[in-house]
Amino acid sequence: MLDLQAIRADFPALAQSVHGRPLVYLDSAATSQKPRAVIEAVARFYQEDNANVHRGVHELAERATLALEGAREKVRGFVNAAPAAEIVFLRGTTEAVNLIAHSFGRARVGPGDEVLVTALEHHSNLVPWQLLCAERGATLRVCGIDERGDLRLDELDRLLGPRTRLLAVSHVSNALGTVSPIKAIVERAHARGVPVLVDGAQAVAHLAVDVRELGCDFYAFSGHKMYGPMGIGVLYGRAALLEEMAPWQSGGEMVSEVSFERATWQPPPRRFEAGTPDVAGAVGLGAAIDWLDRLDRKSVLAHERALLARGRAALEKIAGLRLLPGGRESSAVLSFALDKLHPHDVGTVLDLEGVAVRTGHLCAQPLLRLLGLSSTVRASLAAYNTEADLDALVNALHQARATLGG
Ligand code: 7TS
Repeated sequence: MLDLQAIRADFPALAQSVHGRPLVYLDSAATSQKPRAVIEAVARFYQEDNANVHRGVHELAERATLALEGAREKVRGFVNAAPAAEIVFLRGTTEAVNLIAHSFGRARVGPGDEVLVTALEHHSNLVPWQLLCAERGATLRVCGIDERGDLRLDELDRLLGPRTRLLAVSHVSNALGTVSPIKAIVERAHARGVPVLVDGAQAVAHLAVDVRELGCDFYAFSGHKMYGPMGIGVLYGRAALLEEMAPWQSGGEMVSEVSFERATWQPPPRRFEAGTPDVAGAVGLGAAIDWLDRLDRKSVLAHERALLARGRAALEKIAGLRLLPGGRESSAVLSFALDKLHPHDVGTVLDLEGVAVRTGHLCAQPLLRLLGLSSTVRASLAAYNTEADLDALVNALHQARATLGG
């Protein structure tokens, strides 16, 4: 059993009131709150160990380098990569996808080729592929979803063709919560020689991710959605692929030998980490992993699943509320629209009740359009949410209906 009170006590930001009401934070899919251990690890780095990495001979530089590489090792274990060199520190999922598009994509995608994405993608795993395809004279293909919000795997099979150079697919949809069967998808893609990039931004805080078990070639995620700091993220890449990839950004740290005419590159991961890295962010991410590891992750998942089921059941009872589908297996997201009410207005009333949710297109405009909507209200869950949070959401929705009419 989870000690929810102890978990909540780890998060200073949760113990506040907004608009005179206790904060009910239901926007963790946008960014999770941070446990004290993460906040303190970042502060401790700046207070005690702050120095630039990989270049100094002094004590602090040594400590900072060890801190960065120690965090890399923690991330390696967290996703069960083989060597730590497969872990590249970047700003977040967005930067990781852009790195793959610019480096791997430019080398592999040419005129007449195809890149395959899905209808569930966040803009950050869609727009970089639109740009790449436009630049290379390639075609972007999109695998659709069924009425339950699941990917159409038969369609995926049809779209994986001889010209497909990459499949880019999210593990968990940020708008619907659909968990896609990544292992089966990777098997289908690999059977046709197609490498797979997984956008794990919405998965890592909830599901145990094992990149070797999934078999994917790349896996991207952001620290700030898994209780870590903003500004730090991770790209896992299979060593053989990272080694063949050219740098995307260049400058200090990523070079080996430089003359006025040319330069040679460091091996991965440093080849992809030009400039001073976010060492404090990496340390904070390591602390977030330690924090998660101290919990029983199976219990956390069971708790989040129970809340999700309870939330779905409660929302379904509200007259005039359309709950969006969340797939056969669903994670931590409740997206809905209220008849005749604009999601922004609903969100504003909820905020006055202390309930923080996300409203809008959720950076998944094409998906919402497919569902006949331009925006939605999204409540999203994390380990620290409670049944009382869901009750507060439901009460605030009744308040919204009473205030806004419709
Ligand atoms: N991919 C998915 C599936 C996401 O949910 C997000 C952010 C990103 C990529 C981008 O991550 P970033 O850390 O690089 O910004 N999603 C959301 C969201 O749903 N609400 O705010 C941000």
